[in-house]
Amino acid sequence: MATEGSADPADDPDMLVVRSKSARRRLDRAKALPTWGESEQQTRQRRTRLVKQLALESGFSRVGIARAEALPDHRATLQTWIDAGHHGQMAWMAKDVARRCDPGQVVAGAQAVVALALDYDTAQPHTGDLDGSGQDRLWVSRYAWGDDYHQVAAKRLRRLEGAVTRALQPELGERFRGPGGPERPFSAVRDFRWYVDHGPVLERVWAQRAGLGWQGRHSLLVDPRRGSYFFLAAVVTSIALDADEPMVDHCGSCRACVDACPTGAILPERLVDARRCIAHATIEVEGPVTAEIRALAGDHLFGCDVCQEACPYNRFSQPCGDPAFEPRPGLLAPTRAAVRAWAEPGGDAHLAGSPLRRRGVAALAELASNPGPASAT
Ligand code: B12
Ligand code: SF4
Ligand code: SF4
Repeated sequence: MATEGSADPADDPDMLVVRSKSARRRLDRAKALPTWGESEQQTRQRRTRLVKQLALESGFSRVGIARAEALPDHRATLQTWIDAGHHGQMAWMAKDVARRCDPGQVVAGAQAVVALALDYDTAQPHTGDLDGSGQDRLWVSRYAWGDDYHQVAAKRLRRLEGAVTRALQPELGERFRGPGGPERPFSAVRDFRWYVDHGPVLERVWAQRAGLGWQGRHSLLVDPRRGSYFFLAAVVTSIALDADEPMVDHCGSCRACVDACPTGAILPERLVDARRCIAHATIEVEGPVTAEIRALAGDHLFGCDVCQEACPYNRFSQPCGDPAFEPRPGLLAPTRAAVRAWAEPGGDAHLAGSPLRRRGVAALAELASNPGPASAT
């Protein structure tokens, strides 16, 4: 079963106990201790419990595990998507297709993929609820109101990597053997490689296989009890772990996200044509803002939540209570004038460590010069 954590790691009494490094090391080791005469299956079960527990203690909301195996069907689908140009300006998506669909090419002797979810929803209103304010406001996607999730997740992944290494290295030591390989010391860099967006890993596919949710028609992962406002990360590991049951599809006959998408970017087969997606236009496209991008973006300054807001499962979404994702001042629904001022000297201090930095304040200010609201089709 995929495993769930408390919303705030600071609420977890274990987290308070393990503040000192030596205490943390002792605790991790105690959790990992093999029992005498343990069978191979018991060892796998114990390590699975340990990795899941450490993932939750490291600040992730949920964790599940999938068996690492090549994904030939996905490779064909991904290649067709790229050949059709659906990846838009993300040239990096066209590289490494074979690796992206085969964890064995990412970690030699990969046994398992640990899928991690990190909730980011807050109690703030949705984009649609802000509509009609008549204040010439722009929309920043809810995932981008707080700290950059790449940095937040990377910090927690490093914490997890350290905890797993401390717990398992004494046990694995020199006796660790990747399948078919020689005995060698366990090394987190080689045997426990983590990714959040930046690597050749299909994070949603692994998360679905690990039981964290299913890919909705909008292609995002949806948890039936919480909706889709969570990030994903993945660890490819050569440690043998027990796999969870994959999540089944719960879309049924619903097509709300497809009907709501303002640009018709959602394709059949749960794929998205990035060239028509507002998120691609406002986050990924580099260089000056073209008329086409302006028209696509409409009142969206950075990212787009329309398909997620239409999803009935997001009615179950709860504020995650993680201060990292609370809106920074001025990011909830900034006026066009405020955004233009970000490009003035010293005007972007509040954007340090924010995902919006990725786009650059000049491009954001240029987009804010769009007289909008524009037709987004
Ligand atoms: C490239 C990318 C984008 C692109 C393209 C989006 C897309 N749908 O592909 C753009 C810039 C548009 C984008 C936008 C957004 N993104 Co994005 N993005 C990614 C990234 C880096 C790769 C996704 C990818 O591999 N796309 C390629 C397509 C082809 O893959 P796919 O849709 O998963 O399809 C596979 C399967 O569905 C399957 N499949 C589909 N049909 C069929 C049929 C058959 C027969 C078979 C066998 C298989 C199959 O095969 C495909 C290939 O394997 C991931 C991180 C990662 N490394 O995974 C984040 C990620 C998906 N994005 C994320 C987010 C949050 C967003 C936005 C919500 C941000 C925003 N608010 O603006 C939007 C949502 C737009 C949308 N509806 O997708 C999160 C999603 C979290 C979640 N709960 O699902 C991720 C996981 C980042 C993260 N680490 O948290 N994104
Ligand atoms: S993010 Fe916006 S533009 Fe992209 S698929 Fe969803 S609704 Fe359509
Ligand atoms: S809106 Fe409907 S079709 Fe789209 S992901 Fe949610 S349940 Fe599935």
